[in-house]
Amino acid sequence: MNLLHRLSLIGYFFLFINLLQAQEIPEPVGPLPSQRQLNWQEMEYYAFIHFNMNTFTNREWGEGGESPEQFNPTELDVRQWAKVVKEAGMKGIIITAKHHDGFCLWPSETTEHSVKNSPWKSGEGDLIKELAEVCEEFDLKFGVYLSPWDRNHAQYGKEEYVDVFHKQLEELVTNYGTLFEIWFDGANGGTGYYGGANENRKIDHRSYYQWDKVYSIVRTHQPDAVIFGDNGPDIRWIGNEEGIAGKTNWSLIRKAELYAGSGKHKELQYGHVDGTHWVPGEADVSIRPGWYYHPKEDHLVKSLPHLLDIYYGSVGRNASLLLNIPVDRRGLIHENDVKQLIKLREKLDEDFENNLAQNLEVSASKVRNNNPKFSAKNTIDGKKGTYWSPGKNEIKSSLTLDFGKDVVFNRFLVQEYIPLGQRVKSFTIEGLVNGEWHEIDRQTTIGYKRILRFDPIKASALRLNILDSKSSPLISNIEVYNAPALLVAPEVTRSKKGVITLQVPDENVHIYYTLDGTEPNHNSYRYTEVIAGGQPITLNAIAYDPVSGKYSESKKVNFDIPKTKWKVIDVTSGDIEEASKIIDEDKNTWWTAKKNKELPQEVVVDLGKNYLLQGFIYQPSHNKWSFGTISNYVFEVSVDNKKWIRTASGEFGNIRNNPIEQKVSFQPIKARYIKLKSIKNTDDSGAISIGELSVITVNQK
Ligand code: FUL
Repeated sequence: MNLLHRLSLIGYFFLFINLLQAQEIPEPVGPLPSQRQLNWQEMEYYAFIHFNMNTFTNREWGEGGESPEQFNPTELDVRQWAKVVKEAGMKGIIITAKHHDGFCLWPSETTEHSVKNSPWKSGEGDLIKELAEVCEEFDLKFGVYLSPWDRNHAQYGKEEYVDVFHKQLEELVTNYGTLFEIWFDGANGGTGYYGGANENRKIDHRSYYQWDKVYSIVRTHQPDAVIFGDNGPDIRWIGNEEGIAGKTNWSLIRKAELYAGSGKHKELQYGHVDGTHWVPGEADVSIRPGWYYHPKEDHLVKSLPHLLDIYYGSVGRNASLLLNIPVDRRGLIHENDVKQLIKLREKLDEDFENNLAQNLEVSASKVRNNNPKFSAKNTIDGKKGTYWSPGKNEIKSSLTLDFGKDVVFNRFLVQEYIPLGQRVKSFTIEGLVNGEWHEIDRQTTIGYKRILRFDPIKASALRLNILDSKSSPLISNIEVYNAPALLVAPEVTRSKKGVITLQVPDENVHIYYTLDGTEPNHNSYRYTEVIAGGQPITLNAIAYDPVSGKYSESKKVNFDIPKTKWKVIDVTSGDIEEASKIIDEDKNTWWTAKKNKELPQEVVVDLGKNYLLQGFIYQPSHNKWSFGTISNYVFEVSVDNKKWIRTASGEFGNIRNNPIEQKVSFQPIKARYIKLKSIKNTDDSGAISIGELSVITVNQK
């Protein structure tokens, strides 16, 4: 045997060994994620920052004709942003480098419409640079939002602008270090300033921007960055701006069908089981109603229960969470937002503090070739590269965690080994209670990560049953937790009929209340059914966790006379039936008179009988589209709906920025009819609008 011969035999031998090993690796089920998508997926939770011209003009979409002079933060401090984001446990920041109004937060060479012509740092500032540097320092990843639509640019809609857009992108991807994500918005074309033309310009989103070129600019300079667009190419929109992914959520889509503007929002939310491309979902949502900062939303930062629903509805459903924080006009994250971000962090840390699926006996119905490499134990070894595989043709399969004693749990976290594809189509989990299996939950997809929340169950074992899968399931990780109860002050509402309801998000929490103004505790009345609130009443309620013995903050509400017999009997304009929304005891509904009617406009309410009145309460609408909020008012009362007496008039100071409940007192007076008149409002709509109108009677403090 000559040397050549011998070498080739050795070669065959190694090839044979390789083949054997290859057989051991489960067959991939495509489409598969790229490495950059895998890296991105592990980030899970990161911040969006909407901060740009709109922050200063108090708008959501600027027209493009704004002056750079208007961009003038007084205390801008990107270190504060990074510190807050880091403390909130987020992994990176994506900033609106340019929004639809075209203003650039970096001194772009392509336009005069940028920070270089603003008073901020005398035109010497570069916000993208500052933020990129601070992210690096805080070990946060950094990404940019670049709006393709540009309502400032004179050439928008023409070929020339596309070059400008590409150039802007090039500036961003070459000058600011490593970027993890480039965000292209789907809103495109329409009316705008366009260099003074002030007209409507339509483009074809699919062809106008030359996406192939756009992607190649990104890939050339930032090969590791994922590109977000409605249907990808790397990351897709989740189909809503509520931050909620579908319970079924495939990381696959039939890409060609879900282009920007296709209107297939539900499909974006769920993905497609038979998708042609791997394009996982990113759930974007703002911590306030608007994406940009508006002082009037300072009291509307999302509550902890809402933020938790968002987290579990996104990260818990195979999506990532891009939570927006609108930086304010000072150039700081507002203290109210900071508070909620930290509350969310603390609660998540508490929920996932103690993994009960550790050092346990794990067994599986089958293990691929009985090879320990695919053993069930891999699901609790804390390593992301190992997984349990039941075997080539094993679809229906199960895995059991034996706790060895009764344990209580209410969270189940499971992950597929996605480098080889997303497979599981349906599964259940069961708990072994007194020797019998009880179904806890039944769901569809898993993907990168699925987290289930359910009522606490006491069981000695937990079983995961894969019911259907594209091929043998590959489960890489399982965690089990017993999250402490969510303790927040009860929500207190009264119906128009005077029935009071108390609610907490966690059913395992008890509610106690007092009616004498004192602080409640678990010796007070226990709330088990609705409370009759037919009289003025002061209710103080608290939530109590019998397991931990902890209390929430308490909530005190003064209810005046119920509105059972109240009726709106006159309005200057608008629908009088609709106007009953102002006395329906629901702060979320609102009514408005006709726009463009001249002020004053007024409403008259009949209280049904005479009361001794000493004030009224105006709750403006907090709907984000509302208008006609009253800023200057006159309040009158009458016993007969003929002769009216003015009891109060004046201004609701700062109501435009802070549209909270306005209480006005006056000398006690007997009356059955009340009239609220708007003399001036916060906009020029000429309308009057009201969320809720109430009175203060003499009996009530
Ligand atoms: C939308 C934009 O039009 C909004 O202004 C905001 O930037 C949001 C994240 O995307 O489509």
